[in-house]
Amino acid sequence: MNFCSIDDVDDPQSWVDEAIALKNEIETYGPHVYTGKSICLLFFNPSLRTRLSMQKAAFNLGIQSFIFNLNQEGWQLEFEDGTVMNGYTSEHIKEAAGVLSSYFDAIGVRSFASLSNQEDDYSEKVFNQFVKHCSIPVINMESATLHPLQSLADMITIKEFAKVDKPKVVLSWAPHPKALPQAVANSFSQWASHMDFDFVITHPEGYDLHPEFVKGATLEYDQRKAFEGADFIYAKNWSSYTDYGQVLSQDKKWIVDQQKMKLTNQAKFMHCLPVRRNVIVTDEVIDSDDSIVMQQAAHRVTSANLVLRKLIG
Ligand code: AN0
Ligand code: CP
Repeated sequence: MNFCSIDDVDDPQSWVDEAIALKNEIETYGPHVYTGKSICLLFFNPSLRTRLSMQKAAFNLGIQSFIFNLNQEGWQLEFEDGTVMNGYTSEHIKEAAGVLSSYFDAIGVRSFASLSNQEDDYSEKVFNQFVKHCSIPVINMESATLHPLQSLADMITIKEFAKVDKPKVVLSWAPHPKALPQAVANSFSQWASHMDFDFVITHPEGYDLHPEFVKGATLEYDQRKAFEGADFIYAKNWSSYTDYGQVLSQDKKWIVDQQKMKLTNQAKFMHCLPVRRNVIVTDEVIDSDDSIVMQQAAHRVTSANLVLRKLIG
């Protein structure tokens, strides 16, 4: 079994409940004794939460974790078949994946979108080669198009804070100076569509996500209208999918501020972090009592616990 996307999850709503139960169990009984199992956490990109929540979850379950920052510390990997490797790549993914599979019981991989080649990114060229060539379970720690560990944590957080059975959940694009992947937004949309939410996405024109990920969502180009009556505001920037990887707008009007939050049903504010203050969201909102970004980040451990237990128990 792998954890690449929501397609690996039989019943997303029951995973949310199981994750909360497991968190409570660990809080009550403490971490598990060492199981003799181990996991490699392989990063092509920076991370605070993913890296440390996975290590903490491994600790909770008695699993030893090994960090590998491949870009800084490893050999440059080759992903093409049949290449004459006389350039700058030193090791083929086939050998690397085979070796890692012989050392560990599972592997987590973080490989962001290039944002320069849509076809490579949306076919998950890098991540899928790990899936193909590893003989152990592979966990998505944010691939080119998806970030399911984040989304599971987001669903757990919404479940914890929802005051009504069918909350209105709004994913709002927000400005950012640099081009960011669509992965968090794609993945959040997929998971949100599997929950009992009134799910609305708002973004400027030109920022439509890949249609496959937004089935079941309502699109509202008017951000203020989208915010009306919302129970949760989930802010995130992403670069354009259609004009691939481009920053089409840095319109400051899309920032999440207190004025817009007043249109909501005293909505909780969410963001996956890291967040640029006073660009994505004002200090006033992120520092308010309605901001649950800390609880959301804490649930990265809750979601990682469950995924590790499901995959290597
Ligand atoms: C990354 C992104 O937007 O995909 C990681 C978020 C978890 N964010 C940044 O690079 C700022
Ligand atoms: N939210 C998230 O995945 O954060 P990191 O990039 O710090 O892991």
